[in-house]
Amino acid sequence: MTQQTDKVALITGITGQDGAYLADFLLGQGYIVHGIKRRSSLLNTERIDYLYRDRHDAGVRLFLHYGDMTDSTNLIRLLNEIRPTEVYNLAAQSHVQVSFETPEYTANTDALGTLRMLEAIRILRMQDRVRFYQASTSELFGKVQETPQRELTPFYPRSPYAVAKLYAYWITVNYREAYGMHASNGILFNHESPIRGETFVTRKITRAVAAIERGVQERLYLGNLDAKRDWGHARDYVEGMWRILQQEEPEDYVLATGETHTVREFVEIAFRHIDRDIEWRGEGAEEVGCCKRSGKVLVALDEAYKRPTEVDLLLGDPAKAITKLGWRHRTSFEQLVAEMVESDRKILKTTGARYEPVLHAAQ
Ligand code: NDP
Ligand code: GDR
Repeated sequence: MTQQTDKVALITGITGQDGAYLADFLLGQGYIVHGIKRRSSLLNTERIDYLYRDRHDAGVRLFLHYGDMTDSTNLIRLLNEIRPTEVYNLAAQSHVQVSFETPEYTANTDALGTLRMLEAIRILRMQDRVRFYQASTSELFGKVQETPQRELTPFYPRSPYAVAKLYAYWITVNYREAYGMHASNGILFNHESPIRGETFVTRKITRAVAAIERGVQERLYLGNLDAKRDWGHARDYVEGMWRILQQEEPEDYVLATGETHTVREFVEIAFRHIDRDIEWRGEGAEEVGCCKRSGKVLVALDEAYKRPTEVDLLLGDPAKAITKLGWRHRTSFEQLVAEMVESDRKILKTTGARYEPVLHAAQ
């Protein structure tokens, strides 16, 4: 493998939302990028196919390898072959609701997977040359202890996902302190985009808005409308990840917008884009969102989408990232919603009747 640059990144979770944006960003910065993808029965590289070129072409700088965070031998072999200068550990079972259904698998991938990667670096004696980024999350804050949440806010995880990520956070800190590794946590608040997974609430909403407009879906079913999230754009956040690894000293940083909105507001703004103003009627489990003009019910509640323990309010304080990294979000909440709705409208135009609403899965 010929490598003409000393900037070699390894991204776990490259096929996910953030992996795709990060790969694009790092290629733009002149990196050679290696990514780990899982074997699946359907193709799972859709988000990065536009970046991929045949490995026999001249000047190829993106390479994909089969692997899994549950397979230490695979991680050790890949690290040894690739010899990266930066590792971005983004791979995770990242769905909070799903983690209540698959808690052991989530812990294995998200918690132990992080340990396996750190230990692989240590086993290969690469701890002095590799910089390590851990995809930590605002879910660590969970039950509100302090608002806005910052690097020193106490953690109180509220799901198997968040508990697994808590382990990953601390094992990253521990390898930094014990072995002097350049290992840092990015504590990222929710970030979305047109390529967000379809079962996260934002994308579920924007897909439904586009489908309702075209008449291929009648109604959108949701869980907790009052949950508040600090939503930014994934494109902005991956630059923050990179900036964290460019610092002389490894440290942990909150990346957030400093603004919070309810799921309900997201719904209202998204529907406004297709010229439907939503009016809320009824109470409790009977509450519905109606089109003001036609009176038609467009949004209804379904208990299946509620979580056994919820995170009610997330609002981040990005002051440290602004001061030390020179990072701040660029995309406003309204721009984010607009971009996602417009993208789903475009996709619906081409897929038309083949569109499948997210109705069946409890997510
Ligand atoms: P996605 O769910 O879109 O992507 C997750 C990636 O991890 C996918 O590439 C997935 O592969 C891969 N993956 C899952 N399990 C394994 C495994 N066992 N072995 C190897 N790869 C695996 O998540 P995002 O891109 O949104 O998030 C990236 C990271 O950041 C995650 O760790 C997430 O927990 C964390 N995070 C995300 C935030 C957000 O708002 N997006 C906020 C804070 C943290 P496949 O494509 O095959 O499923
Ligand atoms: P979250 O994202 O749990 O914050 O985790 P998600 O979009 O799944 O939920 C956000 C909020 O919306 C409420 N909600 C619904 N959620 C889903 N998925 N489906 C619904 O129908 C629905 N109705 C209401 C949820 O209860 C919740 O309050 C995301 C993931 O990317 C994590 O990996 C990451 O760590 C955190 O963001 C920060």
